[in-house]
Amino acid sequence: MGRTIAQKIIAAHLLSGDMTPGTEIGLRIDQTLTQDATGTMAYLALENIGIPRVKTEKSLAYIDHNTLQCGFENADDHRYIQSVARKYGVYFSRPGNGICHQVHLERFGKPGKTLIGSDSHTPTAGGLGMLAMGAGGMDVAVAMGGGAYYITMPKMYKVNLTGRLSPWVTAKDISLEILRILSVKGGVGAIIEWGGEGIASLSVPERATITNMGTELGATSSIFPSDEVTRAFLKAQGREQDYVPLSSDPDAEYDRVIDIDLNALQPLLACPHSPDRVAAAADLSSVAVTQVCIGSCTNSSLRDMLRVAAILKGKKIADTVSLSISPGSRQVLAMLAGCGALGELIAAGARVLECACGPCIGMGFSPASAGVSVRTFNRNFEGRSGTRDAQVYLASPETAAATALTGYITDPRTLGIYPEITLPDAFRVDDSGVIAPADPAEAAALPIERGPNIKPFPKGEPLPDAMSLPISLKVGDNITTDHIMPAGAKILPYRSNVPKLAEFCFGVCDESFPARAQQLGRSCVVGGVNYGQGSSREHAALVPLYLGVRAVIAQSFARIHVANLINAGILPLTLENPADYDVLRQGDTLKLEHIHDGIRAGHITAVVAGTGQTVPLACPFSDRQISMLEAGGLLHYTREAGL
Ligand code: MIC
Ligand code: SF4
Repeated sequence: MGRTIAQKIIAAHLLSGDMTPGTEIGLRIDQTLTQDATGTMAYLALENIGIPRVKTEKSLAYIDHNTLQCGFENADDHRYIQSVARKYGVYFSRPGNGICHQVHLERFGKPGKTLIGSDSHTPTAGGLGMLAMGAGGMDVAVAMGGGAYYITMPKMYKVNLTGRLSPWVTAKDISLEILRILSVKGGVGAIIEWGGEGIASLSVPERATITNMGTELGATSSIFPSDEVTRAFLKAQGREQDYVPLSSDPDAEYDRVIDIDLNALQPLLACPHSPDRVAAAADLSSVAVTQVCIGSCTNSSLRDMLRVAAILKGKKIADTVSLSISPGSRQVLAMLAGCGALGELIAAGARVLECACGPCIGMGFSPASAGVSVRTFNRNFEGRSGTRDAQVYLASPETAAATALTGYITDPRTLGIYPEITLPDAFRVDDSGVIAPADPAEAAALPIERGPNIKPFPKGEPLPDAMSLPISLKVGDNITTDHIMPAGAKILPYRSNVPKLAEFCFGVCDESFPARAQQLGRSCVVGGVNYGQGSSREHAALVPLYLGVRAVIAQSFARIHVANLINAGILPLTLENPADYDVLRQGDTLKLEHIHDGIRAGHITAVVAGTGQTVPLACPFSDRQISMLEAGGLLHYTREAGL
């Protein structure tokens, strides 16, 4: 039987397992990336592993998330990461050089290779034909040390694009259309391959917009073939030598095939507060908007920025709108400045921010109370913008620019002729924002610079055979890691300080949670479907661990989060009978017995204290995961078992 693109890359990197869907496989990882908000944890873990130098082909540490330096904390983290990178053989992309996924696409991603990153949008590099996945920081540390990265062998989905996009309709609208079709949990357990005649007209940055938002589907990864479009992009980046062709076999089989006719698409937006609440721009024209943000790892390429500049050229944004522009990389910013487009953006009234995540992670630019913000980003979860009652819509750069001009959500097709833009045959290449690591001979003597904000992170405890766990919190469906461990400018500086971070845990759902959990000692949390969707932040496991959470019981879990829970030594247990969700109440105590036998058998029965009601729970863990849980998490396990 023929193979899909992902199956070919997996087969070439397989270290353990046999590629049967649903079973665990171990993969050799060629490249890793970290960003600063998850990077400190990843490098603390790397230090713990105790190898002198990373063993990957290329590892990069990007600084792009925590770039507001309102106190010493973020700057201390940057300095720590730079010092570890220099010592351990990691390339350091300095603040201002750009958003990790955009820079990686431009300068380092390679078709056919594997990449994991401590950021859930790492699949952006799938736009180049790379098998790229988001992971917890500890998993990235293990991969840097030369260890395997373990995933559940995914199912294979194919999306066939036919036809061609109409003027004003974009790759972002394709991303929103697939979210409309599949929902935020429709990609769980799958890798999505994009193909069909329609992909020939999509450039690599447009493909990357689509693979980037595959994360919002819960997919393990998303990938495009590596073809002449890929070659042209790599050539324009001065690295045609990195090109290899890659496509699926004609007789490859897929678990699901979805067809999208590009001719039939129209400009779309995702409505508050979920990326799959999709509606047509034309139907939202009565929504008044006070803020528009253009940028993020989804839509900050030169193509996107030039298009926005062409739309705004010679015009002024509405008086009621504040418009931010964050170019994705220094390359994009330099080229915008060089061709005059930056001047056009400024003249139209845009506020130009640095090349970083910025408003996407609530690092400044929070909307006004109950403000309506249209953003070219990938997530619009409640409170993520930094303003709890803000209404955030997600849209293409074209729709965002049209909206900035009118002050209302605007179908950009109403602007008339789609302005032409010309993309250069060669990008301006300047890698001086990436600092190479020290020579191995000098590295051993180099110091690690640790500021006072960097606290050791909590470690799990060996798994007891019986636990009595009060339910410290019960939450609903689709709980995101932004609910569990919110981000934003006020909280992100504490990403390396778990005790401080703990004060904000589950703040979006229930501000009294941290104090209650601490008072209870050990406890468990109950959730609905798709618990832990969104970001890869392992803080959403480590902080509950610090607060005494020993188990999470849910109807289903998101992929990266469940791995992070196990890495932290927290038991993720799935309700065998989803209706039992209604039986469990906050404040009840659950008795778990014979846990060791239970996790080997894949099944534990919890008993509700007082009522005696039994609740069957599934725990289909691999042998490796069982050993990890028994040891009290990945770091203990790695110490005992090696990489
Ligand atoms: C996000 O988009 O939520 C983030 C911030 O990039 C996260 C990582 C983090 O929480 O630091 C992600 O997507 O993994
Ligand atoms: Fe940064 Fe936003 Fe992309 Fe996350 S989604 S990496 S915060 S730009």
